[in-house]
Amino acid sequence: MRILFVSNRLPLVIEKNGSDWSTQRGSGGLVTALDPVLKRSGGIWVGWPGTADIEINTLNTLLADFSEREGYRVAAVPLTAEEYKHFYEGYCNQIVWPLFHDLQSLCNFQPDYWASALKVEQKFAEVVQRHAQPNDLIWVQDYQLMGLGKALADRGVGNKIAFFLHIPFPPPDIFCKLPWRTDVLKALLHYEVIGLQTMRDLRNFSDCVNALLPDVEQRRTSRQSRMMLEERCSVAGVFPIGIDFEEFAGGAAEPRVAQNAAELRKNYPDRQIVLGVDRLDYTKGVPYRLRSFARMLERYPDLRRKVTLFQVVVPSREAVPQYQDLKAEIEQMVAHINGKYTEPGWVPIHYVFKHVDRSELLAWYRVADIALVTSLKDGMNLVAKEYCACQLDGNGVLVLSEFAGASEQLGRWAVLVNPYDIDGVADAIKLAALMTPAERRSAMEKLRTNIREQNVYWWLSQFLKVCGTRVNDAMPPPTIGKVA
Ligand code: ADQ
Repeated sequence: MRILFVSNRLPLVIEKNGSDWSTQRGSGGLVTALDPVLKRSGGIWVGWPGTADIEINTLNTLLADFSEREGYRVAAVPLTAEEYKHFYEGYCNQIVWPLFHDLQSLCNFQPDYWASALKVEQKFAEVVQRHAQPNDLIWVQDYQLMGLGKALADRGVGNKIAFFLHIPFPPPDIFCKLPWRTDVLKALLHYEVIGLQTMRDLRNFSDCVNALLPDVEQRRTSRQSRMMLEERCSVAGVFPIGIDFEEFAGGAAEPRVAQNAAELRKNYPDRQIVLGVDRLDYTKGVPYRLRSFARMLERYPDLRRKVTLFQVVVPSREAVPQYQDLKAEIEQMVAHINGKYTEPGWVPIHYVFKHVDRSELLAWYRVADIALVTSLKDGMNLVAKEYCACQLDGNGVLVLSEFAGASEQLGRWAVLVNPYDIDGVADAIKLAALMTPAERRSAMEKLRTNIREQNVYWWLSQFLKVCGTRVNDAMPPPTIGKVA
């Protein structure tokens, strides 16, 4: 079975240097995981190319070159600048994103955004239909395209169509705020398989279906719910996404990264490095984290000079006003805390706002004594997993939000926190800083074993099994066993 993979963005970045255009492969666990499946099955990836400013013939040539180089086809869904603004910046990032992260007060329920989402779904459906062959599995990714399954069914596309939601699914009292709640829920039930990250998300989804679509008959187990409506049947299930553990651990062991890490360590002698790495996003809870860090310095003066917070923020969605405000808020807070606590030879917070390159990121993961992952809500949070994979010496401590999806898998061996509890997080940082090497190693070994076993290939194989597709021979099998 060939896979026709659909996501909002294609797995590539288009760049312009002078008058020349070029493409680069996108990065991230999803691209790495799907790459071998697509290559082996002669698959195809459909999505928006990431720019509206390119002439169609140039785009087609670029995509053809990319396909040849990568070994699988890509097909573009061109969106106008206005569609991008209303659909992606509006419907996706000012409605669904905040609502699904329980932040309904940040939503802007503009009716035009919904109209645009329906239009864009039709555009995606048209391109998918054009490229789908009868036996393809059509696999749609994430919250931007929840309605695509229905748009395809309406056009008579009879393929098996599956969906995976990377972000959380909210409980009924929050989901019901969505003006188009019944349409969205009904549309989702056009997918035969609906993948969710955690049991919490499955419970919420199932409760929303119960509340809003009482005619749907549900048969539930802890990790799956079979939902029947009229002639259709959907299976909603829990499939926590993983990372390519070996790639991160191997990358962290590379000489360049090791040298980078050693240099960083030299700059912070006798000091614990506390690391935060986040996309610029209000769901990641950076202002709360900074407040907690300051509170820790205030309550436990003995720890001053002994810890330094290194906070990396990766630029993201800067066209959305809330993201600009967030950036300004973080910068003010960092300046304020540093102004208050800096002493000769010690600055409490080092703040970086940029795309750090991969080897630098891995060096930080490798060298950090404590990672702070304190999202207010998160589908999974891959940073938590990447940090542990890069902890080759096993000395690090993971401080993890109980509202990140990763807490369902990793919570037993992390220091779990409520990110809204400023005193609680301050105490957790202190607890982590004072943990003995034996305690640290024991917890980190269990974290790494779990992340290594339930890696991105395991995720893929679990999902495809429910879709009735065999995992491709070309894929590395899930690795089971003790972490070296
Ligand atoms: P995101 O919200 O983007 O993903 P996350 O899971 O934390 O969040 O992944 C961030 C990714 O960005 C990581 O893979 C990380 O390596 C990368 N990254 C972070 N800092 C970087 C930097 N400075 N430079 C370069 N790369 C950097 C959504 C959901 C999550 C869910 C994922 C996957 O919101 O909850 O875990 O999808 O399903």
